[in-house]
Amino acid sequence: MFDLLRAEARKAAELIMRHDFIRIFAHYDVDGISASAVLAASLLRAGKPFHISYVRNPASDELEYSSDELVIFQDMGSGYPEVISSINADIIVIDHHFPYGKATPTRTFVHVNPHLAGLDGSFELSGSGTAYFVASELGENHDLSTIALLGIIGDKQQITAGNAQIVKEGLERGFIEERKGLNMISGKLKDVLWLSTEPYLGFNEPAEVDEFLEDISLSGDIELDELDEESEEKLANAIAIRLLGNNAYEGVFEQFIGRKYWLRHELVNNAFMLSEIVNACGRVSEHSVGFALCMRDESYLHRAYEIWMRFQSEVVEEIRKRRAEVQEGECIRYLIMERAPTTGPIASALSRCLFSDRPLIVVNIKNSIAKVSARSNARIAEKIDLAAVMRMAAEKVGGTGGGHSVAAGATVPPERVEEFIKEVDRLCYEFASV
Ligand SMILES: [Mn+2]
Repeated sequence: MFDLLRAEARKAAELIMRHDFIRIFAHYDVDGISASAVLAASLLRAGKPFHISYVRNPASDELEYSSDELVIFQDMGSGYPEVISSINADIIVIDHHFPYGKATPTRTFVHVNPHLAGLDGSFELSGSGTAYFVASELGENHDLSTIALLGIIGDKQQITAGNAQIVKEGLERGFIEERKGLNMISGKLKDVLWLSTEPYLGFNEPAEVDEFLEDISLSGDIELDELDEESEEKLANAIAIRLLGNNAYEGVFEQFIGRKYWLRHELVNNAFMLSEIVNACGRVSEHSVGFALCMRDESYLHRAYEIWMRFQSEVVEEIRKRRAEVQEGECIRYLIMERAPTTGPIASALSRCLFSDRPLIVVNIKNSIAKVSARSNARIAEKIDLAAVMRMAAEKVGGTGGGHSVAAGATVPPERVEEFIKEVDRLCYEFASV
């Protein structure tokens, strides 16, 4: 099943071994950071020096390299044939995004991408997972399955196909353990309940958390990861009831109840928590701290945790504040923000855990453009395709839009936001009444 992928990964490993210095450009999110750590750890073991830079957009960011080096793109590159064509050096792209266009590389070019090997890179193999396949050809690197898992979780992929193979290798060799229980962030119960965004529990003040815990006779100072089975079940039931009362989408439950991955030898054992911490580091441009954590450098643990705490507190505060600003259309709900720090996490938390019965459209007006995140769920997507709605409504007001049926986006001129929202509402109504 992975023959084609392994063959291309082998070519990449061979090209790496022919070079003395490797120049890595990786995407700045958790998948890109963990992908770069998987490759870096295996390069260190193979005795190959390297330099890593984190990049938002390879087409506009400055890429420094010299032509006798090997240039590697990670978790990006497949969609930038013009960048690949313009580089005068040997190149490897290790990516899982859908490949667009055709590159005309000037030197040797190896392209490792699940889409080119019969796998669907959007949910069957992440950027970090693709890097793991290359690492496997460079040497005995099964312990890196744990780091590859961080990108799989961060990119919201499924444990299937290529990803499942990586988890299987980690489980078999004892690096990963599957545990029963709540798959949420780690910490004291009072902090977990207050700070959680997956799922978002809708507490408006800490006193509500205390009351919630009192009702089920659990102390807020116990660590979630240290709860006994009976207490964890009690907590899971109480959370489920709260979510139901909040009108959460039913698909939310399977995501956090049931099983979690435990990383035996990492600095943070809870895989979801470690993924969240590395994600926060990427979001606030502290990539090297996230990278150091993936490289098991304990001296960065405290700083990484602080970065996560600050980031998570801000996101939760933003969700809490914005919740009251959500407005009702005919067929949608919408939220118009100005200069909000993020859009996607707010849109996801609100639409999944509080407003799951209609599409939610979140607009963020910043630097004279309006960025739109539209969210719904599989139940709504049976009738309404948000990707089509975003594309059609954006085109009508001189913008662009697209994406997936349950998670789409658009960019529109700020002065036409009102008109755009009206059009989105009209289109959703039209879709829903077919
Ligand atoms: Mn990715």
